[in-house]
Amino acid sequence: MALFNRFKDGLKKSREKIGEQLSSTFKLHPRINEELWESLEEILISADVGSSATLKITDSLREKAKKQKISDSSEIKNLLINEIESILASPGSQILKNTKQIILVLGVNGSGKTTTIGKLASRTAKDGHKLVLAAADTFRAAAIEQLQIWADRAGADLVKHERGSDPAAVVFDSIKAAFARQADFLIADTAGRLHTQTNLMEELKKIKRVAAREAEDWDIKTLLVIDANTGQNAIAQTDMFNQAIGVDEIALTKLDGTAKGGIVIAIVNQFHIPVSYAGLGEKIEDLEVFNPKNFAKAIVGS
Ligand SMILES: Nc1nc2c(ncn2[C@@H]2O[C@H](COP(=O)(O)OP(=O)(O)O)[C@@H](O)[C@H]2O)c(=O)[nH]1
Ligand SMILES: [Mg+2]
Repeated sequence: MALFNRFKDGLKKSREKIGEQLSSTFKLHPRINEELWESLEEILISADVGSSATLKITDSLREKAKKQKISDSSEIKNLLINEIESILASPGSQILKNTKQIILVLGVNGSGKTTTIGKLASRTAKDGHKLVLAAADTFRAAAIEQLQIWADRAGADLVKHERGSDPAAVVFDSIKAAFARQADFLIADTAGRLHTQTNLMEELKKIKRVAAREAEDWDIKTLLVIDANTGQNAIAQTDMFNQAIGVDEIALTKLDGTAKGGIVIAIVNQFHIPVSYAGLGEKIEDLEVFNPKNFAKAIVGS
């Protein structure tokens, strides 16, 4: 229950937008009619759920309402929660599950990569695991220092080079360090500059190649960090990183400050990439394992 409340608080803004609009439309149309469906579609689309996921949801709801002979619109709410949950359902996160894993953390500048790594490092270290962090965002000013602060807080080892150096070389050295220290996990920060997109993608591919070559029996996973405030552009970001090196899982950050939480539904519906973590604030403890049911309930309002 505590976890659900955490989610509920964090998603307050999204719920205010979606949940309250839903409540008023259910009140306005107590009996199910065409206007109710249209209004439901509008609410979902305006909440960044995207047209394809919205139609999938409303088509299925229409069918269920018909089959189950539901005429009272208030009964749609629970069905809607189930629909959202079923789109978001995944077999569960594999990241940080089994040891000997390299996690490449991807995402555009400012999305929350370094912060998310800090939060993940802290919880992993608390679980008694040994980890090495790789400061492979060598491009951005202060990126290395920022990761150092998080590493110190978490009690993790950090491997860094000078600013401007080759990120693949940082990853190479951090793999050697992870072996030498018998670490369980290696988490690599990466650059996220967008104006030199092609170079960035080539750089990420090189990092992945080096990791695969140097750590043959380690599992390499990619975690894409997306700022929930991004709205529809999050789709383009996911597409770009996924095409370049493949995205295994997503961490959605800043859900606490946005009414655009519905974007999660659009992303998972389109790419079938699971969302593993939700960032609900700036502090070290403000990261939750993403739970589809709790998310659906929190966003719709129960
Ligand atoms: N409110 C809120 N802020 C966040 C969250 N995650 C990251 N931030 C903030 O977003 C900003 C950019 O984060 P940073 O980790 O530096 O992004 P990076 O450029 O991708 O490494 C920082 O000010 C973070 O404190 C979150 O879940 N909620
Ligand atoms: Mg960073």
